[in-house]
Amino acid sequence: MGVAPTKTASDLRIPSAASRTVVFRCWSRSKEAPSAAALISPRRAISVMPAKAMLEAVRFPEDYDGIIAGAPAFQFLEMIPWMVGAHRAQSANPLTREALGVLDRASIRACDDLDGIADGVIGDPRQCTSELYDIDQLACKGGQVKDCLSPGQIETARYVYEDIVDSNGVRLSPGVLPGAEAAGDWGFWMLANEQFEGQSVISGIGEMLALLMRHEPDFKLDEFDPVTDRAAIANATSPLDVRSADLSEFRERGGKLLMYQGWNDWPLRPQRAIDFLSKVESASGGARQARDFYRLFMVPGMVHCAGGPGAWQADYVRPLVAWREKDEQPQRIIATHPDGPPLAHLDAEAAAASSRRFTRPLCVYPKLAQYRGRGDENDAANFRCVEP
Ligand SMILES: [Ca+2]
Repeated sequence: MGVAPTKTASDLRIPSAASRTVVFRCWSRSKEAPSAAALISPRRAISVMPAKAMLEAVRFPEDYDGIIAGAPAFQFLEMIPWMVGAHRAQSANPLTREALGVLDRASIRACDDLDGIADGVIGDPRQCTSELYDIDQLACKGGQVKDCLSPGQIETARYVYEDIVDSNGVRLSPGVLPGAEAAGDWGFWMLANEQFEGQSVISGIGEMLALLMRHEPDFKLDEFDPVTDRAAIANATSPLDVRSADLSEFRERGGKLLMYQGWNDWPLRPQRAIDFLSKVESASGGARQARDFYRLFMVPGMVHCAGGPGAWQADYVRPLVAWREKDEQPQRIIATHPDGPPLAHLDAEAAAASSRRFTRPLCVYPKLAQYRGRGDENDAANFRCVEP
């Protein structure tokens, strides 16, 4: 999604010479992040908007030899209705900054240790089930007004966390995974936002849908049912969506695609990055064959594109170029959690006070980083990538 506080000018540099390798990266929110442009020779092009990465790979496989897709928004037919529903839930029973802090502390209490190390990051938040992290337990009791949620707030949180399933049991939208609730995304999308004249970003998504549907005079946003009316907007979102996982042309030309996705992304569902990998594997003859040209790196504790309690700063460009040009297959990419002020944490002072620099390996999915049991817990060298 193209919504973030800042982007660097270098992100937008597009060399005029014939292009071969492209980086569709997330918006950079940090001056410390490696500049992709600095690593790209004039013979290669660089662009932004990760959603385009997937459209390029599928629809225009001859354009580029290497592609990085960072947190690509490529399922608008799913995302837009879900956000319309989220806006309605939030309007009825708003989650406040304080409520997001309650959720953040509770999810970490329940699930931080599951990965074997108490570092404020939930390694694989799919393991943080509602049995372990029961938001009903957060209800205010007996006149309590602090560090708890109202029944309505619990309903709104439930909308965000839970899958949306249709009457046939088909999962229409996976829920947002637990963790990092105060780290930026939840607040940026759900709370009143100065950048949008006091409106929330999710309210703007509804307005965007109304604009997309202007060719249908009978379309009324207020009457749109996010669960049953999805087919009605499919034509409007289809130019933005990636419907096929057939990357055979891209693959046959020697193309390499590196995708990364934060586990604590709020607007996008990390589960869908994994689902897409499965489809690519099916279309390519198996997981081993797919890994020859397509690799997914999940980022624990990263919110949308950048930021969060995890180690999220990483150079994806060098590994991609080495993969494409020297056939060096990326196995693990070292990521850093920078010391200092957080990007968009709702409690920036407390987050800064407890901040420390640490590194972790990002692993080729489905492998996970696991602490070796000895050595500095802040050093990626003491973690290995293991099968779950
Ligand atoms: Ca942990």
